[in-house]
Amino acid sequence: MNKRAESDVMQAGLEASAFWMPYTANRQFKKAPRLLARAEGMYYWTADGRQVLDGQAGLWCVNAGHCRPKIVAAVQKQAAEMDFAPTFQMGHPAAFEFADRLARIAPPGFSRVFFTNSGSESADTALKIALAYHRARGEGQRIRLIGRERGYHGVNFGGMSVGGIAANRKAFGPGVAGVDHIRHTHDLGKNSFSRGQPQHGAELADDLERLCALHDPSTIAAVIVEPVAGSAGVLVPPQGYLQRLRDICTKHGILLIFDEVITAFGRLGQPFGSQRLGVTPDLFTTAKGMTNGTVPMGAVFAKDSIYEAFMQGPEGIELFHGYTYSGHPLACAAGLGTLDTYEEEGLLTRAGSLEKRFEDGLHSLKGERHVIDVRNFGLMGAVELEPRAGKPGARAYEAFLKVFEAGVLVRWTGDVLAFSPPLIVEKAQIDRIFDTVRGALAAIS
Ligand code: PXG
Repeated sequence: MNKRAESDVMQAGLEASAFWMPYTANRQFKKAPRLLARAEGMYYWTADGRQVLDGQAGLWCVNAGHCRPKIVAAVQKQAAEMDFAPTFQMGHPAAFEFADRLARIAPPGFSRVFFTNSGSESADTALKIALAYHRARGEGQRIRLIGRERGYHGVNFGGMSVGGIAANRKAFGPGVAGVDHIRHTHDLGKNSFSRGQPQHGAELADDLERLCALHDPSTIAAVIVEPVAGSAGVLVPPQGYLQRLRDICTKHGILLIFDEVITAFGRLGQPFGSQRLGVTPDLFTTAKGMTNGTVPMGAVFAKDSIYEAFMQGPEGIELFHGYTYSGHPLACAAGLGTLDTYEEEGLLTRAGSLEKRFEDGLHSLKGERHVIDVRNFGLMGAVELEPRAGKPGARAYEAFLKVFEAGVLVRWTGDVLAFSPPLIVEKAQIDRIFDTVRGALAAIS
């Protein structure tokens, strides 16, 4: 923020501000705002000049750390050279170059990339591709979409409908027709304090067979799950679970979609989560880390066979879908600068070398007051707190505020504190994040 804007904001206060803030308690926040003004590397600085260690990669997106020079330069150059170019019946080189670079780091066989502008758009795009794919192959009766309880696939109608978090759904009507959900995998009774993938629960994938029996598998187009559920509080898939889901989908001709909006771009120690987990979907969604959070962008990666099915139809537009800003020049430039940075610094696999320290630091919180679970995978982690009676989420929110006051940004979601530092994080910074959380837990009731 420039100095004048900053002082205007500070003087006027925010209580009458026009900004209707997303996913925020507006009245509460505007009375006691927390304003970030500047960022570099692992740190933010608040509007009043305090340094804050970023334990959350912004919002799970700034994987290379903040304001990285190559990305800044690429965006500045592109903004001056060509601000916008259509990608409907037109093109510009950066979009082709970025898609090709992405396909090169994708798991083998994923050579097609459809650009969107967010994770929500990626989820809806993947669901639409799945439906249209079946139709293109003469299986237009496959119209059902299956999500999972506690899943998060963004806020648009498709993603909301397959999503499984009640608060995100209850105010917004019935959603898309023909949607059903399999059970979630969170089981504190059996799996609390798991390090990495929990031992129990592979059989929960069989819940998909229940829905196949109910609806008949020939009506099901796709199943969408996050490889590791993020928003619901870092729910790591039990050992063998995703493979079992994969096998059931294959058996019934159902497409498996991984929502990798959080897990892609190195979060789990491999470029993509599917590589770390050893299970290959048919489509996967990305966003966030794709441009290091600098310019909004997302993408759906499709297996060659899916793209090819569209290319067998009559000449003309094969998929009636796309956004004005699909392949936006600024986003592509940011993305190319991001991939350069990731590759030069080995960030897409760096999480692997930090995972043990991260895991040990996180699990050292076991036994601290209020802590009922600790879980982790790659550089994703969570501490779950015992909720206060009748006030779900309140204790973790207070902990989040205390941690922030002590100079560390983490993520609050329900009764969970979540952690996903930029992949440039140093070991001492990992320790500082968890030591700060320890202090906060001791200080709250
Ligand atoms: N899919 C997944 C798996 C996500 O995590 C989206 C889709 C939607 O992305 P967009 O770019 O439309 O927001 C997400 C976003 C949290 C939190 O509380 C998580 C997300 C966004 C904001 C907050 O953990 N994930």
